[in-house]
Amino acid sequence: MVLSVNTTLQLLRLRTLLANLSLAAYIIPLHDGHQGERTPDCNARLKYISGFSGTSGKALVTLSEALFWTDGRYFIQASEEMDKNWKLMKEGIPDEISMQSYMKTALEPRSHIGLDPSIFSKPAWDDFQSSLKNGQVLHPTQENLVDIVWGEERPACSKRKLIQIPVEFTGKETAEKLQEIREKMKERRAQALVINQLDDIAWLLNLRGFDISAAAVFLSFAIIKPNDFDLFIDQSKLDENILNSLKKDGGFIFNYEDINHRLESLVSSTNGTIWLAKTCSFSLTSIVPEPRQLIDLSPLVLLKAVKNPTEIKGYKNALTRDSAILARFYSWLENSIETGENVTELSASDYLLKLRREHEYFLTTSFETISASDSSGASPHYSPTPLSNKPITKNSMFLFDAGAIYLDGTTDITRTFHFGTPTDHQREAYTRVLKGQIALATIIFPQRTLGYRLDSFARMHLWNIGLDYGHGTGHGVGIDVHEVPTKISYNHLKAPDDRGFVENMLTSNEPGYYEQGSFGIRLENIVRVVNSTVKDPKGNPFLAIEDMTFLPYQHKLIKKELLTHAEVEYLNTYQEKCRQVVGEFIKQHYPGDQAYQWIIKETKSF
Ligand SMILES: *[C@@H]1O[C@H](CO)[C@@H](O)[C@H](O)[C@H]1NC(C)=O
Ligand SMILES: *[C@@H]1O[C@H](CO)[C@@H](O)[C@H](O)[C@H]1NC(C)=O
Ligand SMILES: *[C@@H]1O[C@H](CO)[C@@H](O)[C@H](O)[C@H]1NC(C)=O
Ligand SMILES: [Mn+2]
Repeated sequence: MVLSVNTTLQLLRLRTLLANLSLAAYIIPLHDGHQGERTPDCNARLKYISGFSGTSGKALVTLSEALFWTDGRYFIQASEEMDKNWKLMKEGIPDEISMQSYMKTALEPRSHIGLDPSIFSKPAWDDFQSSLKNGQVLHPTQENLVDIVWGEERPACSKRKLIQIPVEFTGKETAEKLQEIREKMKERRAQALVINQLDDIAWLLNLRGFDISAAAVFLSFAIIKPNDFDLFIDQSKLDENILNSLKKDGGFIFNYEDINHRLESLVSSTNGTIWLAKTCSFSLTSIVPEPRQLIDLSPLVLLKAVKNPTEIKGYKNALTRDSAILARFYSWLENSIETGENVTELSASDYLLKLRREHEYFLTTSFETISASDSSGASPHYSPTPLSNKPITKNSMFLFDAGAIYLDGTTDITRTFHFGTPTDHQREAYTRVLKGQIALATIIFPQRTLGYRLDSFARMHLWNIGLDYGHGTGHGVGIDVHEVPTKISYNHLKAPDDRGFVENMLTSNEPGYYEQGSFGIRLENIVRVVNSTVKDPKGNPFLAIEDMTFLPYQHKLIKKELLTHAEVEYLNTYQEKCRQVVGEFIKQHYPGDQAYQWIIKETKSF
């Protein structure tokens, strides 16, 4: 159980502001004008006002009600974290009432609905406005009303210094990346490009920051022009070396808050087209006169999704290292459970963090570790808290999904183990999840195939016995562990900017199966898109998947009789790679570690 936060006072103060401004309601999104999945604590307005700490949701506070919308991954968490003041509105269920339809029907005609124009993207704003009825209008507030309520209690934003990533890890200098971006700008006849996605900026500048927990980005905006660029950031985060590099590449540094002002002067001193990333806020976009606006996907999104040879090498190294660390973790865990030590979800995830921190390339975890024993595993996004913490015992089915950001790459690896005797049903479900993962790992597909078209391949073996899972099968991986624009999801609307797979994109391959109140299974590898040997009639190669993560599967959870000959062969080859790649790494870097024996034991051929 999680203790909910009492939000009575916050809501009272917010409603007083609404009444003073003659607003019927206020919309509070999760993001903070950079449209990522997570925000720094200083901008976590939704969490402050509602208590909800997940990565998907939005709220509407009216004079009499406080409503919160989220999707199926978070129904349980939201109902636990929010107090009685809040009403949970479920997205993605058959009789769903969307926020738009709620506003249309529950609010008076001609109502003014407040929102902060500096955090809503222009497309989101237009979508809201066009859904209103009977003279209802959106009303941009000068200041964020939640910030006014928050007042002195609002935490200060991080001041942690940025670090520079050398070209031996990024494979490309900023100057070269700028050149590629400027080519794209020329193609679209854009005189300037405004970007607000934090991983875009970190990628371009070969910098990493620590403003958001379990992420390596920093609060900033950038405007790229034909001969120079402007960076908007808290300047105290930049040391002398970084300042010099930025200047060398043609960078001018401004305070984070100066973005609007600077864009205004750019608009008045020039007369050409200004490309605004479609994630830019309504207020930024509004500065540019409409005939001069080009609102579209940031070109950096597609450039950074295709990894260069140095990055591929870095990701391979990071995934080998992290697989070795996870092998050390699992051999420790198995041994601890065997010898009767008290291991819990939290102590296990702490132990992994300790092992990772020993490595000099480790920067931070890439998301909150999902350490889930038995029924905890049934919530795909569960992460333990002191109140929910469960023991991991000789009878446990244990789902562990953990990722790290290293200097040379980001990881995200999931395995499920049973430390006692699994039931036949658990073994069948595990085997079918594995068969789905193998199906995706061995698929041959045309260039530019959209991710959603691959999703069903990973589900078919579960579907054959009437089972399924409620999340996507794969996401892009980059500085952000969930990198846009590719997504292997059953819902194509979840990846509106997917332009299809090309060589050297990375994706996760992570089917699962969940049984409420009982257990969860997920198996996740990071894989790379490569040319296959199959060619189309014109001689152009179709694509294939190459595994980059080599961590054993658990033999006792696999029902060999459900596997085809080809699947057995795939597994034997995969296990050989586990021994060669990760086993050898352990021998070399952690000589004498029992993890080597663990790998050998877990990779007996079928
Ligand atoms: C736009 O600016 C350029 C140079 O800055 C100038 O040559 C051109 O005449 C201007 N065009 C208009 C329509 O003002
Ligand atoms: C494990 O915890 C139990 C109760 O929570 C306690 O009785 C036992 O002594 C502990 N064992 C060890 C090895 O710490
Ligand atoms: C993959 O195929 C494309 C298109 O034919 C080609 O340009 C590229 O060089 C190939 N990659 C490799 C590693 O051979
Ligand atoms: Mn993942």
